[in-house]
Amino acid sequence: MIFWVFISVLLAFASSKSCDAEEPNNELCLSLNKNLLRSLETQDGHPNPSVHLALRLSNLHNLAKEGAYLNKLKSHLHNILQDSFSNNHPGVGQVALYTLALRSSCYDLNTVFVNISGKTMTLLTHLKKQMEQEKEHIVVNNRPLTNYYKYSLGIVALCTNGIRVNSHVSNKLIKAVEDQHLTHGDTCSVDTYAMAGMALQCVKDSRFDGQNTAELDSALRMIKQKLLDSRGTDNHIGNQFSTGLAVQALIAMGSPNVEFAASIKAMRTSARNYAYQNPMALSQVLPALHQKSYLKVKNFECVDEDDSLVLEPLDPVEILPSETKVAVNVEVVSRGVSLFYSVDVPHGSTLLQALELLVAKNDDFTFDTENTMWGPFLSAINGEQARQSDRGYWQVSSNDVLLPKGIAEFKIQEAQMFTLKNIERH
Ligand code: B12
Repeated sequence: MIFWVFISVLLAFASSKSCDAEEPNNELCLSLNKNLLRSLETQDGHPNPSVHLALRLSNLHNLAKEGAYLNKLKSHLHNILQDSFSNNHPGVGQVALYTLALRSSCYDLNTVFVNISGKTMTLLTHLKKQMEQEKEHIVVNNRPLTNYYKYSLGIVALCTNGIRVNSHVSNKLIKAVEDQHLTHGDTCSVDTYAMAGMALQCVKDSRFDGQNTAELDSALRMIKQKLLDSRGTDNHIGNQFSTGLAVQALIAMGSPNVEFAASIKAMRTSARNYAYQNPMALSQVLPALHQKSYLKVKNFECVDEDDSLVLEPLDPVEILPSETKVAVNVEVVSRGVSLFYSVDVPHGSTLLQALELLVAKNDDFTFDTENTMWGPFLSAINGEQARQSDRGYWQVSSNDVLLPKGIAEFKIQEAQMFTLKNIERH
């Protein structure tokens, strides 16, 4: 909470100048860059490879802090790999993100070994094998073990590390693009199209033999069109959280500046309105504001880097809970049955705080969360689980509109009804 207040104070002082190629180090960028760096100190729990990657893609650096964080990532990698070995938590996404983060610091990935059932192999070989498993799952079940976002991230990670991506693996992504299988819940996922665009562009740029160039080009054209068609009247592509990845993809695909300049401006406006207080959100937006994509790490040499980014100490600001109460109604829907609950909460509470108050007030309401890089993911209600690794999930909406943020970030400003629906898939 205090961290977010810091950010708000910093952003309030940020200028309204643009963050474009001519002036990449202007005050807004600088302020966002510092916020992300500060998040390394204030975050609790596991290190976040996405944050490291974004810091490495920035123009300004604090090499000591980045180096210390790299060490933290390296030591935590062991736990991630343990997770990825256990069958009930396929970890291709996390392993891929770690691989990208380590590459962004020019860490030699051929020196990282993993041992699986007595066999030793490099981390990259392990990731390549995981991608083969994902591909086999698509062949049999028409969907990856995880999701197409992680599948694409896996391709980006292998490809930016100079590893040849098997054409069967990239062809499955091409096919998914053609069949419009890149979804978030039931709706089209701009974030996933963006990641798929970066993945296929990287494959195209690496010019290994065996790639079906015509199909690759056609999928890239489709992705680009999808992204451009997803630009709304406010110039965000999808929503304000997918715009960073969408702009990164357009940059990677060689789009002219005119095709994404308005979206960069839209993100700057959102940043000034404190939309990117979650370090995970900021980590996907900042590279785009610097007009760089994840594919840039492929050619990183990590020499003669800037080392001028310093953090000034900030006075913590304490926020007292509001005296005003608002009524919150919660409908829990599972297998066609609805249960209703209500509780009064201080104005400005998060949905997570409201659910905690509901548990304290109501004997027959319980819930559970899982920690993720985006924050707490609602994983169980009244003992019914729908975890990240499951096919289904607890969908959160209000008045038939999906919440754009997680339960720990969404703030309740007026009396409101929430629907928590168990979306089951088989
Ligand atoms: C795939 C995905 C999902 C899947 C995840 C499970 C699966 N089997 O694939 C499903 C459909 C369940 C999902 C649900 C939601 N999602 Co979602 N999701 C994504 C997506 C496209 C990719 C995530 C991923 O695989 N990352 C890669 C790997 C390396 O990371 P990971 O740690 O393994 O990823 C896990 C977490 O990201 C977590 N997760 C996914 N979504 C969300 C959302 C929140 C708020 C939290 C805390 C965690 C979380 O599940 C992932 C899979 O294990 C991202 C896009 C993005 N830009 O990141 C959106 C994204 C993270 N989701 C988003 C949202 C809003 C939601 C929902 C809140 C929607 C809703 N109103 O119900 C719910 C979460 C509700 C809850 N129960 O808490 C937003 C978050 C914005 C924000 N500022 O918080 C994003 C950025 C999409 C967007 N552009 O709007 N999501």
